[in-house]
Amino acid sequence: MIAATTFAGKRVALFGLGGSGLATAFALKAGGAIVAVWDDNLVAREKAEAEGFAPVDLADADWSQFSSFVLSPGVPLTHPEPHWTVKKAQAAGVEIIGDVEIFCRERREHAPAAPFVAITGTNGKSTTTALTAHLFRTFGKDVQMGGNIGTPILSLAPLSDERVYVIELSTFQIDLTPTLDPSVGLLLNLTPDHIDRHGTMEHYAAIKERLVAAAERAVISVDDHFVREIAERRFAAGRETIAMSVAHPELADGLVVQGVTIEHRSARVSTPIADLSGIASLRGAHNAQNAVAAVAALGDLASDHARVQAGLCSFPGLAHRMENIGSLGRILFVNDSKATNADAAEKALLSYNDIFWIIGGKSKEGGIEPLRPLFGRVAKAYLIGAATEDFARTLEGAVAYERCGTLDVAARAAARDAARSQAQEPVVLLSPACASYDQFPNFEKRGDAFRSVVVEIISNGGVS
Ligand code: UMA
Repeated sequence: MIAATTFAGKRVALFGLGGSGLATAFALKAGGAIVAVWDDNLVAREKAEAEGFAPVDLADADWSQFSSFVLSPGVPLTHPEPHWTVKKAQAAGVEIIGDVEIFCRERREHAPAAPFVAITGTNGKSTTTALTAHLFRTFGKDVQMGGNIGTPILSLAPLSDERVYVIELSTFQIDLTPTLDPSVGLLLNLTPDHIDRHGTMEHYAAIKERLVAAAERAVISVDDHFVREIAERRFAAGRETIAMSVAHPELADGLVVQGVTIEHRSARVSTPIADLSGIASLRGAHNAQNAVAAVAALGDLASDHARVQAGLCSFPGLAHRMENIGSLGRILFVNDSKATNADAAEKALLSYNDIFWIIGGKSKEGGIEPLRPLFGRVAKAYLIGAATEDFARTLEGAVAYERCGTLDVAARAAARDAARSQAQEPVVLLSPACASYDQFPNFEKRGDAFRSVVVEIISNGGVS
C-alpha cells in the first residue's frame, strides 16, 4: 500500500467505497489523515464499517472542516450533472481529487525519480498497459501495474525511486488528477466514448490531453484527428514528444509499424526494432499500435532489440481481449468480451475472416452501424440481450442472423454453424459491441460465462 502521508493530520471526505475508494481510505488512514467515508450504497458502507471506518453521512456533514474531497472515478464530476457531493464540495471551496492525485503528490514528495508511465486512449489502453509492464519486467525492472486496469493505484507497493509504475488512466481518473505529472505520458487514440460523462467530444479530448500536457516525455499517436492535434501542440511547445503511427509508416521521425516491423525513424532513416509476425497475443492492426506504444514507453531500453523482441514474443495477452480460449478442429473460439463498443469490436472483426459473431447486450449510441463495412467478414450473427431488435434491423439484408436471447444459446448455435462451414478457420467470436449490464454484472463475468460454455462444447467434441 502507498500511505498518503501528504495528508497527515488533515480531515478528508471520501465518497464511493468501491475497490479504489476503500483502498484510498486505507491509504489516507495509514498516512495519518482523519477520513469521513460515505457511499450511496448501504452494502458498501457496511463493508467499510467492517474494515474499521465509521461512515459519515456527507449530506449532513460540515464541509468547512474538510481540506480535500476524494471522489471515486465512477461518480459523475461534471456530466450528466455533478453528483450532490461534488456540489457540496464546490460550495464549501474544498478541492476535489481522486486516488491518482494522491499518488502524484506522494511520488513528488518521496520518490520523484520513480518512473511513472501513465497510459490512456479510448481503446487499447489495458493491453498497452499490460504489455508495457511486461516489457519493463523483461528488462528485469521492479514493476507495479494498476489504475483503471484493475488494481487501485494506492494498493500498489510503496514508492521507491527504483520501482516502475505503469498505470492505466481513464478520463474519469484524469479529470480528478489536477497535478498529473508522469515521467512518460502515453496517448493511444481518441474516438467518441463516455460522452454522457463528458458532455462533448472536445471536453473529453481536453481531459485526455492533460495526461500528456505535463508529462516529462510524451508518446502520442498521430493516427487520428484528435491525437494528432494534441501531438502538434506538444511539438509546437518544444516539449519532448515521440510520434507513433501505424497508419502513416512514412513518418519522418518517431516510431512506426511498417508491415509487421516496428521501426525507429529519425530524419526518414529507419532502424528496425522488432518483428510482430506470428505473435498470437498481438494479432491485428490495433495490437500493432499497442505494441509500438509499449516499445516507445521503454525509452532508451528499446535500443536492446533482442530483449524487446523476447518481451513481445512472451506477452501472454489479456483475458477477455481477443483471447484465444480454445479450438475444436478448424474452429477457433475467441473471447473479446471487453469489446463494449463498436470501435472495440471493429478490431476483432478486422483480425479474422469467416466470423460466427455473437453480439448484443446494452448497446451504445450508434449501435453496430459503424461496423457495416466489415459485415462481409461475418458468416452469421447471433443476437443476445437488450440490443437484439436494434441490431437485427441493422443486419437485415446484409448478414444472416439468429435471435438467441442468451449467451449460452448463442455460443452453441455459433459452434454448430461453424462446424458445418467450409471455411479454413471459422471463428466463433464473442465481441459484443455492447455493455454487459443487461445480463451480466460486468464484461469479465460475461467472458467467463462464454469460456465455460466453450470448454463444455470442446469437451463434448462439439454441439449435437
Ligand atoms: N457510487 C455511489 N453513487 C454514485 C455512483 C457510485 O455511491 O452515484 C458508489 C458505488 O456504490 C460504489 C462506488 O461508488 O461503491 C463505485 O466506485 P467506482 O465505480 O469508481 O468503482 P471502483 O471499484 O472504485 O473502480 C474504479 C474504476 N471504476 C470506474 O471508473 C467506473 C475501475 O475501472 C478501476 O479498475 C478501479 O477504480 C481501480 O482503479 C473500471 C471501469 O469500468 C474497470 N472503468 C471505465 C472503463 O474502463 O470504461 C472508465
